[in-house]
Amino acid sequence: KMEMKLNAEILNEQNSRFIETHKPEYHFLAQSLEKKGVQVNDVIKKLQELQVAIPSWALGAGGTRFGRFSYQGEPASLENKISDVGIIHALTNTAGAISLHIPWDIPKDYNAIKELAASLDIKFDAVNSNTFQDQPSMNKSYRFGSLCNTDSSVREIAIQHNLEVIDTGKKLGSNSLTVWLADGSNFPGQQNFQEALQNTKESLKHIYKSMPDDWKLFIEYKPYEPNFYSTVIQDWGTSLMLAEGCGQRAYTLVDLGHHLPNTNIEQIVATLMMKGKLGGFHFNDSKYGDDDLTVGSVKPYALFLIWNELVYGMENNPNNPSPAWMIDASHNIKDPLEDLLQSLEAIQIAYAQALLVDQKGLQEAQKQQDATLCQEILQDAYRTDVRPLLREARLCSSAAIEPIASYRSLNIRNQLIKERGLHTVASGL
Ligand code: AOS
Ligand code: ZN
Ligand code: ZN
Ligand code: ZN
Repeated sequence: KMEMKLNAEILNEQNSRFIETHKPEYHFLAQSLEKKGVQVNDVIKKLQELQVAIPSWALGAGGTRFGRFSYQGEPASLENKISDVGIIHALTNTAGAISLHIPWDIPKDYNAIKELAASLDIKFDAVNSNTFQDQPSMNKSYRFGSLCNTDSSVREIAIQHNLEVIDTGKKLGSNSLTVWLADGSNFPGQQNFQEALQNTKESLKHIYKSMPDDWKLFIEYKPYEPNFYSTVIQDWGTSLMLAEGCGQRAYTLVDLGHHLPNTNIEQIVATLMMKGKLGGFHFNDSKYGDDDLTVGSVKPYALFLIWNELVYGMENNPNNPSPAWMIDASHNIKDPLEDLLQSLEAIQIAYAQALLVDQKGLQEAQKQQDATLCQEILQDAYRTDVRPLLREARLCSSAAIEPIASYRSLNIRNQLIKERGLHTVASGL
């Protein structure tokens, strides 16, 4: 049984090691920001409020098509996964939700799962359907696509699966469904583009109409992989078109890794928010493709520019609901929990920097067509070391001033190994 409880006493003791360094750093930064007109308390409050869902599949080590190196003490059950998120949330106060993948995470005992999550202050975010792997119960295959398939009986299986995912989500208190499709083709001529898109649209409409009235549908796009010639929902425009075809509660989901190199993602964010259609957001980082690396590890300035548009949209587009934030990263070599702590830190840093942007000054400089000043304003915010703000936000939420240092000094991974064993295999990927 899981005994790893991170209570206030343990975290207080941890924080006592860092508080003397933290306090003067925070006060110095807070003072200089106040002088510039920043309401520091507002920034702290916003940082405390931001909650980012952890996907169940990021808690074990991911793999590549060449192999997978498991990580010691990995979660072997849904209970284990939820308690891992509990650890991250206790340390950061930023991970108050988990995103499940069905059928990898079907609960056996719904009440027990709900109680466990509630005891750790964790909500159930969007549920994810899986029509990219055949299931043992199927007598047909997704080899040539799911919602797009030319065979209507395969489409029907995929639709029914999505309805089952909605049912599972309903029982857990989730209120959104994320659909990511592997559908596409590997060779020119293999697929009729129009027919595939038309079938996908009809299938999504069916799923959308079957959702409860208060549910949202998030439609994820991706230009390639696992299909390498074409993907049915290849870009934000296709996703938006499908979302508009479904109805008001269907939205586009942006995953940072799902763009061709150098795509201007911040502009996509701005466009979608203007239309009120940015529903979900998957954070990760990449150098080449859908690399799913730690958030902020490769292109932190791009992340800041994206957050700048997110903050602008949240302040200026009341028609856009607050996006469902999730980290969609998983990799082979780091301790998955340390990796997620780093990702959360990167998200919060970029968010805090974006909150510091002098929006009025920027608008004025834009009006004056002063490109130099526009850049100065953005980079002044970006070049601020905002980490003391994050530490203060965590301290005020009774979380850890230094999450990774505390995770290490509390020997959490070793405790997990003791409880779960060295050679566990996470369910799912
Ligand atoms: C796949 O590339 C997408 O990013 C999905 O959002 C997600 O990673 C997948 O559903 C998990 O296997
Ligand atoms: Zn994703
Ligand atoms: Zn992806
Ligand atoms: Zn990805």
